[in-house]
Amino acid sequence: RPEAAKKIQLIHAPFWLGGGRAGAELGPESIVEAGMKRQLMHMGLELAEEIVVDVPRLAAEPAASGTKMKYLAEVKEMAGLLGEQVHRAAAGGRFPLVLGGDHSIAIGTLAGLTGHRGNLGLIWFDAHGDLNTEDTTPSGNIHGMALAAAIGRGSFTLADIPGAGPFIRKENVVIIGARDLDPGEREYIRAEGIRCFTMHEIDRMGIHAVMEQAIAIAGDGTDGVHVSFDLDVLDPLEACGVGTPVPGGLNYREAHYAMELLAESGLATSLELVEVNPLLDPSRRTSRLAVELAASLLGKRIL
Ligand code: 4U7
Ligand code: MN
Ligand code: MN
Ligand code: MN
Repeated sequence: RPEAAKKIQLIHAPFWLGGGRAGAELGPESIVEAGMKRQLMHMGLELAEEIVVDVPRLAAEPAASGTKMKYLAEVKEMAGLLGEQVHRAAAGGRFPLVLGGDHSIAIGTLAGLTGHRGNLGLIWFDAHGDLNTEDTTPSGNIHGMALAAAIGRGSFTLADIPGAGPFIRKENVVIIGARDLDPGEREYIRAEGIRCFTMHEIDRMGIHAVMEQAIAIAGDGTDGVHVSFDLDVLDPLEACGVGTPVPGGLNYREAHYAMELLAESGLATSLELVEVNPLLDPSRRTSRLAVELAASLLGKRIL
């Protein structure tokens, strides 16, 4: 085990306006109800006092603000508030474990993390690329633009969030599990050489080889690695409680094995679990999965 037992800082980001589908704001509570704290304590991990970020919760219609980006003002406010808490946790030596919320919360998480670490690597588990901009978005939903914002692509980026550090370098970004890319995203990935292991590559190479490469890319010269985990990377048969399900995703063991390899690497310095929408999953299976995957990433072993 490369790293000493860390103190975990749970941070709730109960925000849905970036996805435009109510219910994602219930994700953090649902994940905690599914046993997150019990699980981590059972593993002998120390928990700091849980933080619930007071994100904007209700909004009128998206303001006609001359932008295609829905709820931009609310996303900015959320990201500033979340970033502050994440920064404080990281600077205090705690491991930020952020519970979303739709994937736009990554803009806040990364604002805080980059404020603390100048050269962060990023592993983005997702059925989608989240690389749209105001100009390429088919929906206007900012959760589909979160990775773009993190690397400085488009008119709305990390630089718009007070306290954010430098953009994440494209060379240290890896997307894993993609299977629904929009035309503008595809073009950008090709043109910029973004490392994107689609489901096709996972079928071909296997999740083991994919993760070995991903760990090498995200860890190359970086001073930390953030794992941004969109539960829709899983097959909807495993995780139906997500806002934008796409068939043909990771199965249960592939997802766990990926987390287990990250644990072995000792590389991950923060984790977020996003897009859990309990309204779409009365069984709460998706929330339980989120707990189990966090446990695997934090070092839970079978034997
Ligand atoms: B998620 C989409 F068009 N690409 O931009 C868009 F398909 O955080 C979906 O990955 C984005 O869940 C999904 O609206 C965002 C769409
Ligand atoms: Mn996403
Ligand atoms: Mn997604
Ligand atoms: Mn789509």
